[in-house]
Amino acid sequence: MPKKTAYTAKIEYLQILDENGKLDERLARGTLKDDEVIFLYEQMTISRHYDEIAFKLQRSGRMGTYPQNKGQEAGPAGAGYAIRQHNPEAWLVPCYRENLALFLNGLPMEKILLHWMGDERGNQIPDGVNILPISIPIGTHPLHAAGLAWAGKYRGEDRVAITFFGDGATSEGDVHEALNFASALKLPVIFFCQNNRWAISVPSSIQTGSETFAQKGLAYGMPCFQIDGNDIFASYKVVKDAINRAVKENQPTFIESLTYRLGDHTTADDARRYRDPEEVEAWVGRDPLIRTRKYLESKDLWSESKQKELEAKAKEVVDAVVKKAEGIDKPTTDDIFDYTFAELNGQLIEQKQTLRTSSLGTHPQQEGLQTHA
Ligand SMILES: Cc1ncc(C[n+]2csc(CCOP(=O)(O)OP(=O)(O)O)c2C)c(N)n1
Ligand SMILES: [Mg+2]
Repeated sequence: MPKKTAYTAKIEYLQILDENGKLDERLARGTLKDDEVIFLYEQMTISRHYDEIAFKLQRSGRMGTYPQNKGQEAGPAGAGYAIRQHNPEAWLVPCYRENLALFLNGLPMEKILLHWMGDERGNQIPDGVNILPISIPIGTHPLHAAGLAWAGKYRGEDRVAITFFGDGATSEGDVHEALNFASALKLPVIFFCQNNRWAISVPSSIQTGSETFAQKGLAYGMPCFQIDGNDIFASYKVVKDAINRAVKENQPTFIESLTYRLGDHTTADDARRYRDPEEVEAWVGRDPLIRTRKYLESKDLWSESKQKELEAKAKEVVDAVVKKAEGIDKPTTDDIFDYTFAELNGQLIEQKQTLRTSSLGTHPQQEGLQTHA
């Protein structure tokens, strides 16, 4: 019987700026210009400082919990910048480790602090900013991205949707439903999977039996790429090309961005309990900020004094953002109850009053309140 091949595929891997800051000039053609690299380096530095301050806010009791983005700035920087430049009307549908992509597309920086301070106003996105609130339920939001892309296609708009999610999220059924939906209906969606090697304490090596996460998209018939996620050039290029395919051919794209979570999973975690320090050390050497700075220095575009100026600016920007987030009146616990039901039943009234007293020991009946039978 003659042998037939039903299907073959390959996944391209893209790295343009290596970990020593050396640029592949040929691959870099048509990507980022010098002033854009400087801009993104500045933004990554500010974002890193924001991350450090957010961590301290949590440690000093001024914020609930926070997932650091540290080490993963380049993927969202390149992707977010490609969206801003080439499809500014796009929908961004995030998880929680791509702050910079959101900032680059108009999300006021205090919003993310407010979110993690437990203030719902952090999820109130200003009109005209096409960003969905951060999604904590893992892997649920790619479906929303597919839906938004479908709506855009239906209305004849050239608007893409890009969704960010982690390696762990690919084990969720919803992600696969979104991929299938996008592929079957030919939707302009970009699936940006940040493989940071860990899903809390589960290493990506046992998250899946596949050799790559990129190939997840192959089963859904879409172009798939794996990139060095600590390289702003690669991230920018792969998303720029994906936008073109999405707009011109209504093709979804799956991108696996290889990176590393340098911090703990969140401020509630201690990654030292499950990670080898040597692994972390190796990734410190691949830090996206260090390599971008090395590149700029190699072209005489950066100096120690510019670095100092930038650090002062980062401090100034983030200080102002913290002031803004902490400067508004705190939400009351009533908010938890006020927007779900038109009328509260007795049990909920009791809970609402109990919370107001800030004392579990004070029973509302003692305050003469009517409770349910
Ligand atoms: C539906 C759902 N299940 C479980 C969790 C608990 N949880 C929070 S983060 C996380 C791991 C996510 O890993 P990954 O998708 O790789 O993203 P990363 O945190 O590494 O950026 C889990 C299981 C959740 N938030 N939502
Ligand atoms: Mg992960």
